[in-house]
Amino acid sequence: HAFTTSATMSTNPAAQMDPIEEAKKRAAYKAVADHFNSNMRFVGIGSGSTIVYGVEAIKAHLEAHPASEAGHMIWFVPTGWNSRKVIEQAGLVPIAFDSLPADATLDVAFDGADEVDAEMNCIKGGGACLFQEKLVACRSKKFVCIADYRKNQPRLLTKWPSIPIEVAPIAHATVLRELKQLGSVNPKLREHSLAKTGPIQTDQSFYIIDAPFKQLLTKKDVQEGKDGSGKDGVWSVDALALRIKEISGVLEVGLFYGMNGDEAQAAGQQGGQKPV
Ligand code: ABF
Repeated sequence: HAFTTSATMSTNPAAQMDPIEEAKKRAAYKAVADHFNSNMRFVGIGSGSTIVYGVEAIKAHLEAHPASEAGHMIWFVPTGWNSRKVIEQAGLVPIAFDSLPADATLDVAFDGADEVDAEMNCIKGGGACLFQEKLVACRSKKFVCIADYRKNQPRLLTKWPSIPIEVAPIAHATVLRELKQLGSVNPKLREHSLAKTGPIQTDQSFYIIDAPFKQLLTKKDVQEGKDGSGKDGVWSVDALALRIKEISGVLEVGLFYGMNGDEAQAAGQQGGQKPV
């Protein structure tokens, strides 16, 4: 689906662009202009439809400033099957995460998000790739989240309804039970709709649970005295992420925190602002 968007754009440049697509594209081009250069060696490429524009911007940059002129090549690290296809179809060279040289650190990782709060914490995993996205982000010197104006909210779980959690299939029922004990109202196993039946499987053949919680408190909220320890189901981002990770059977939780910089904000709020 993500690739179709790009193909449609490039084969029909004269068509007027949907305002949301335009915002995604603007955010992506700004993020790449600010945080990518041809001297880089390893670059993470996330998942979703926004990152397709990021790859398009990287490709355009490399056409104008080839890495080979700097005497080397750039390896692009995908966060899943679709991400790898986007890299390949742009004519860039992928390298699997587990083929990276042991001492390699990524220069930067670009990725989208489902929602981003005032402190640049993100909900990710709407597209079911959160585990590999976190692996790649954590191995990067810098994580640049590309988010258009729709995704920016003061707190997480303002508009996006739930936290995606990747779980081992055998443990899904027990994880659902524990999430309810933490205050999640009606957490659900993500299932295929219509044509296909059964749980959606990730690239690891794991399942995804979508767990709704009350709006998550930021660090600032906690510094100002609000209680984010889970009392009455009210959590701060980091406290809830750590608590969910403790549940046996959880591979990863779609809360990214403490890894973004001011740069991410520039890419999100200025780059992808609402068209006027
Ligand atoms: C990835 O793709 C995910 O973590 C997030 O769930 C989703 C965002 O997709 P889009 O860019 O299509 O909104 O980044």
